[in-house]
Amino acid sequence: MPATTLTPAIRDEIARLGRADIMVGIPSFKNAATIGYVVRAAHAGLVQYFPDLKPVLVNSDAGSPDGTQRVVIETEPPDYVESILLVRPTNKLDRVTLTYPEIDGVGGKGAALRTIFEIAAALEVQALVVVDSDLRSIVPEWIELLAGPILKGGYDFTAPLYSRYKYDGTITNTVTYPLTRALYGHRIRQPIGGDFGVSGDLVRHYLSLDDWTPEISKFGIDIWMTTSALTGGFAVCQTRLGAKVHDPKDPGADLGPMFRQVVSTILSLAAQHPDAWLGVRGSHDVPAYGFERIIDPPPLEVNAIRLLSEFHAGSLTLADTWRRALDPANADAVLALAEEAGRLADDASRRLGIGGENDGSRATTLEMAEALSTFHFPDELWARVVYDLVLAVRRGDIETGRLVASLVPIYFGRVGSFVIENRHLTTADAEERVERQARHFELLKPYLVDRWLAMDAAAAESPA
Ligand SMILES: Nc1nc2c(ncn2[C@@H]2O[C@H](COP(=O)(O)OP(=O)(O)O)[C@@H](O)[C@H]2O)c(=O)[nH]1
Ligand SMILES: [Mg+2]
Repeated sequence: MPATTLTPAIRDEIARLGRADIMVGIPSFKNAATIGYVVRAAHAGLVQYFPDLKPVLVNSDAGSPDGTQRVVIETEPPDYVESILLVRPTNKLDRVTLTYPEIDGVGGKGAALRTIFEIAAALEVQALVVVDSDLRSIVPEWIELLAGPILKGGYDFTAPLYSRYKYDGTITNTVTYPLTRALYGHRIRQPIGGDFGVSGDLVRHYLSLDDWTPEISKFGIDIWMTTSALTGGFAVCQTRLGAKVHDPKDPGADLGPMFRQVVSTILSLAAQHPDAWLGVRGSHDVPAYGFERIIDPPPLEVNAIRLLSEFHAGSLTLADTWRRALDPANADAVLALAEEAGRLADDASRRLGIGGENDGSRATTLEMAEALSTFHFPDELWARVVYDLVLAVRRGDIETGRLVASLVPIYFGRVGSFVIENRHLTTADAEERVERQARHFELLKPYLVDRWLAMDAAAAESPA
């Protein structure tokens, strides 16, 4: 990790706080509308479940112009929570909000969390809980569910388990879950969930690493935290949080930059840590903590026509890059699918009267998926594409950022296919499809390992 860049104001805050046992860290950027609730829930959780520990809550904000930091400070007085919970904690909560410094000129969620790690280490906390500031479904118990395994169970890392709507979490479902599982053998269902528990030891480990990148300063942070816990040999578990309800994103419209940051990070880490995955076969369950709830997560609309159009549009400009990055047979298969996607998207638009005056906002996900129903992007092809990317990152002849950017339209095609094929399934049945895809990643792992070892052999024969 780069040398500390804490501002004098943050250092003063650390000196004032002295030390703490448990810390909740909340990164934020323009979350005035929702962060007050998150702060109250976290506060109530600290008071209710850890009344004997010295707690601190730190909001690490990007300097939001919408009053996010004011909301954190002004959200009701600390005594209120104690009075409604009838708990008299040993220590009063310290509630802090600060503007985090950028890292090498780059700000984002990861830069916000790095400041949180530095404060947690300086205060020598035993457990750090991080939660997102746009959460609607957080309740006080989440603090116990995330910190409990660390404080009571001897774990170093708690990953969240949520019930999510079948079309939510597409980066997780298509890349981070199946790839983390197949590479490292741990079935961590939400490796980039954003709500984590971390032990003091693991915080110190994070601060000792020197693989930080601009992508990690942004949304690469979550997969970096999870992967670094695994490659560092830390004890990981999961915790059942119920539903994740937060500001929704449409995969076709909002997730491009996030996809690039997350996927660049997971691929780069895979290329850096072959020893952590080359010998791993199959996968195993990761212990889960917390009561299992039955919850129907709120539905989410997805513009499936746009996903297929973007897949096709990408193929028009990126075919050369795909041919360089992917195995020839996989590139051919992907290009043929992209052509079909373009044809189907045009037909569907015409049939649903989209285009011109109507931008498609009135067609439902189901109507679009019906109109595209013959499209199918196979699990095996997607797994091979992702493995080709791991190999391409190692070869290094295409810069990783550009390589991953070129994958975005293929990801849109894959997500489009998932939406179309699962249009009639319940969220529980769609979950079985995610599992099936993850098994395909495992079954095809020898495809990756064999090619990786062949590159080792070639490198040994002709040393640079
Ligand atoms: N400090 C900071 N926090 C950010 C930034 N971007 C996102 N976040 C926070 O990171 C968390 C997750 O972001 P969100 O946009 O909800 O992503 P998602 O839920 O993972 O799709 C939220 O708490 C955001 O406020 C940023 O640029 N700076
Ligand atoms: Mg969110």
